[in-house]
Amino acid sequence: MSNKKPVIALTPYFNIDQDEPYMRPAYLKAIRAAGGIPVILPLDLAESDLAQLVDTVDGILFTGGPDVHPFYFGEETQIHCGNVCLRRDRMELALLKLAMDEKKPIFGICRGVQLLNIGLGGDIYQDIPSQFHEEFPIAHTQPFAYDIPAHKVSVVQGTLLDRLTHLQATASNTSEAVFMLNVNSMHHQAVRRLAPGLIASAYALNQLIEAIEKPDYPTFFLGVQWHPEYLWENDPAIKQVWEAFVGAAKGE
Ligand SMILES: [Mn+2]
Repeated sequence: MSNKKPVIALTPYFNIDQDEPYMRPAYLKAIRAAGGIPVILPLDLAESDLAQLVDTVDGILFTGGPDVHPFYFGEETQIHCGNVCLRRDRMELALLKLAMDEKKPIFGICRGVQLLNIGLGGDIYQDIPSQFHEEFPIAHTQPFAYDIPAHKVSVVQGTLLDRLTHLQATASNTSEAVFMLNVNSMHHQAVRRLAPGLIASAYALNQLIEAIEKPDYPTFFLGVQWHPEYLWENDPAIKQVWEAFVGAAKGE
């Protein structure tokens, strides 16, 4: 096996007002710590150029960011939908197809999990507070720092996420039938109808989907609604997810 580190391509954040791409360092740090080399992708590439880039990298991380335009999942814009970045929508939906054609390991975070589901034909709640009614509204937009978990998710047994996280935490969870992860939460949208071929692998306690995966995907395909780039340093189960993604990119 090659000693080369796997290269992980990240989709860029984009400041619409200033017309500037940017990146949150926590993603880069998490990839480096898991043994990968992060590179930030440009927007506005011709699809053939994007295909060439996809060919040269070992894994793709779909990062957080603004709302995906509702037309991409066949809806009008709901009154509480947030701002969108059409340049990211176009680039990321094209990137998803190319990455899947090449069977590249794929990891989606926050906007990323929504993008994966929309790209494969599912849809989302455009705004949880106004569309998802519950007795005890969980704070999916947490009032404190990103490295502090805000709510729990139950992990579905037998899933990739379960295999990755459960072993790491058995010491403190041996008696629990359902394994829980403590996660942070910075989203006002969420996966609603799953795309064909996808399954939910974690739920918030109010049954909102918090993680998805594609069981028939040959390498690695996982999307999480929380922000693991702020949690891995204190949670070995979350760290294991990063290492599995980067490991898959290395061909392990
Ligand atoms: Mn949440």
